[in-house]
Amino acid sequence: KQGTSEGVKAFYVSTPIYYVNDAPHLGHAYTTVAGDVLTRWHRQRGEKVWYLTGTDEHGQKIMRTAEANGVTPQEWCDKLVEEAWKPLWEHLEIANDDFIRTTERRHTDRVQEFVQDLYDKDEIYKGGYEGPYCVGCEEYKLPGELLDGEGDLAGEQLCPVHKKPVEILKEENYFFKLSEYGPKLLEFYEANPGFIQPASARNEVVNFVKQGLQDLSISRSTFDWGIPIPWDEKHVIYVWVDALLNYATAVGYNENPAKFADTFPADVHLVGKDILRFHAIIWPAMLMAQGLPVPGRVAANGWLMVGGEKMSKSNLTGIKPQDLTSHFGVDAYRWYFLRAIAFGQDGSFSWEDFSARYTSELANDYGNLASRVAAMVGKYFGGSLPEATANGEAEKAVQEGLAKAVAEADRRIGEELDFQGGILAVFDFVKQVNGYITEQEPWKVAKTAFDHAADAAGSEEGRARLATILYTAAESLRAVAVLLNPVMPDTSQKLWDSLGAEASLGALAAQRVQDAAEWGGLPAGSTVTKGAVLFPRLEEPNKA
Ligand code: ME8
Repeated sequence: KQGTSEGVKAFYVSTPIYYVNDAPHLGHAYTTVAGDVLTRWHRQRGEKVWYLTGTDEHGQKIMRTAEANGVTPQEWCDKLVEEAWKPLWEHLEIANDDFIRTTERRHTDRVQEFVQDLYDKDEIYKGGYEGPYCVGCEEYKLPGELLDGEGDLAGEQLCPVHKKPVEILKEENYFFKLSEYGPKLLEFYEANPGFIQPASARNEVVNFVKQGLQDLSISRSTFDWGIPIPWDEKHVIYVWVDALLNYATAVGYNENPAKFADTFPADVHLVGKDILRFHAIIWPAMLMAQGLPVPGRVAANGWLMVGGEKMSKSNLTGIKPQDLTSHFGVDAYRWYFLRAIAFGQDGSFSWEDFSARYTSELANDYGNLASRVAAMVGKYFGGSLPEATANGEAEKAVQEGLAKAVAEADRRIGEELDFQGGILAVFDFVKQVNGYITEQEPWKVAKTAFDHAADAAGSEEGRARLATILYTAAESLRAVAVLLNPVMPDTSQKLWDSLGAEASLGALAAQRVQDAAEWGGLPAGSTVTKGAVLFPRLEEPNKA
C-alpha cells in the first residue's frame, strides 16, 4: 500500500535535533541532507514517509550562550531558529514533514507526562552524583575517558570530544534505572544485528554496555532552563532525556494515537557518531521501560573534519553551507558530501576536491551528456525524439547496465544507507552511456544518414541507426533523472524538462524507482530541447 493512507506505517526518518547555540555548519547539513536523500528515495518508491528534524533548545549550553549575548534563552532560540536554522533547510531544499522545537508545548507537556509515568512505574528514584561534566556534550563523563591538558591547559582534565576542561558537578538528582537494562539491551542487539550501523559503531556500543551501565541522572537543579520535573519543580529534566523524546512527541505520543501508531517508532535515526550512545542505549532503554516499541535502526555518520579535528560550533571551526552553495550551487552541494565520503567514515572537505569532482563528474560526465544528446536530437530530428528501430547488442548492453544501476542504487541508498555506493552506481551508468555514444559515433552515422550522394537504402539504414543511438541515450537520461532526483532535485527537473518528459510522462516526483529500468518509458515524439545548463562552469573562487 502507498500514499498517505491511515493504518499504513510511514517510513520514519529523523535527524538529531540540533542545539541552537549557534548557526548551522557543514556537519549539521551533512546529516540533514543524508536524511533528505534517504526519505526522498523512499518517496520516489511510492512509500508513505515521515521526515523529522528540529532543534534542541534547553540545557546549560544554550542558557550560557543566551546570557553571553544579553538575551533570554527563549529569545535566543527564537532568533536562531527563524533566522538561521529553518532558512538553511529551505535553502538546501530539505523536504522535512515537521520541525519540532523542544520549547513547544506539544513537546514539553508530553515530556512531563512521559517522565511522570516512569516515576509512577518506579523506574526513577532520587540520589546523588558527583563527577566530571562537559557542557559542550551536556554529559557526565567517565574519569577514564578524559584527556590530560597540555600547555595552557596543563593540570586540567579535558573532554575527549571538545578538548575543553570538564567541570566537576555535584548534585542531588533523580535517576533512571538504566543499569537494569543492560541485559535486555544486549539481548536486543543480538537479535537485531542491523540495529546499529556501521558495524564498528555497533561493536563499540555492545562493548560499552557489556562493561555495565550506570543509572542515568535525569534531572538538574543548579539551573532552570529546562522542563520542570512535574513532581519536584526545583529540578529540570536533563536535556538529553528531553531531547530524545522529540522523536515521540513530534508524532503524536499521548496526543494523537492514530498518527503515533502510523509513524512511531522511527525506522532510521540518523545521528553523528558523537551521539550514538544516547540513541542506541539510553533511548531504547527509556522506551523499553514504557513498553513502547524501539526504533528500527540507528545509523551513525562520521565527522566532517577540519585540520584533523571535528568541525564544531564550539571550536569555531564551522564552515557555513552557504559559503559553498554560493559557488557550487545547492544540488552539487547536496551531492558532494554523500559522493565523496563513505557514510559512517570521517572525511574532510577540501575546496580543491569539490572543484575537481564538480568539473569531471558533474559538468563533464553528466552535464555534457545531457547537453550533447539534446543538441543532436535538435540538430538531426528537429527536437522530436525519434523511435529506436534498430536495436542491437550495444543497446542491449545499455539496457542491462541500467537495470543493474537501478537495482544497485535502490539497495545501497534505500536499504543500506550507502549513499556513496548508490550514487556511484548511477554515475557508472552515466559513464557507460558516454562510452556507448563514443563508440557509436552518431556524428559519423549522421553523415551517411544525411548524405545526398549515398543510396536511399544506405541513408535509410543510417537514419535508423542514428535514431536508435539518440533514443537510447535520451531514454537512459530519463532514468538518470529519476534516480538522481532524490539527490539533486533541481538538476533532475531541468533534465526532465529538457527531455520533454513532463509532457509525456507527468511529474518527476510521480516516477517510481521500481519502474526506472523499464525500457521504453520515454515515448518517441517527446519534444527534446536544449534546456538550462545543468552544471555551469565554475567561477574562479574569490580568494580575497
Ligand atoms: O548533539 N561532522 O546537537 P548538536 C558530521 N542536540 N556531523 C556533525 C558534525 C561534524 N563535524 N558536527 C555536528 C546535539 N554534526 C543534540 C542532539 S538528538 C535527540 C539531540 C551533526 O547541535 C551530527 O549529526 O551538537 C551530530 O550528531 C549532530 O550534528 C550534533 O548536533
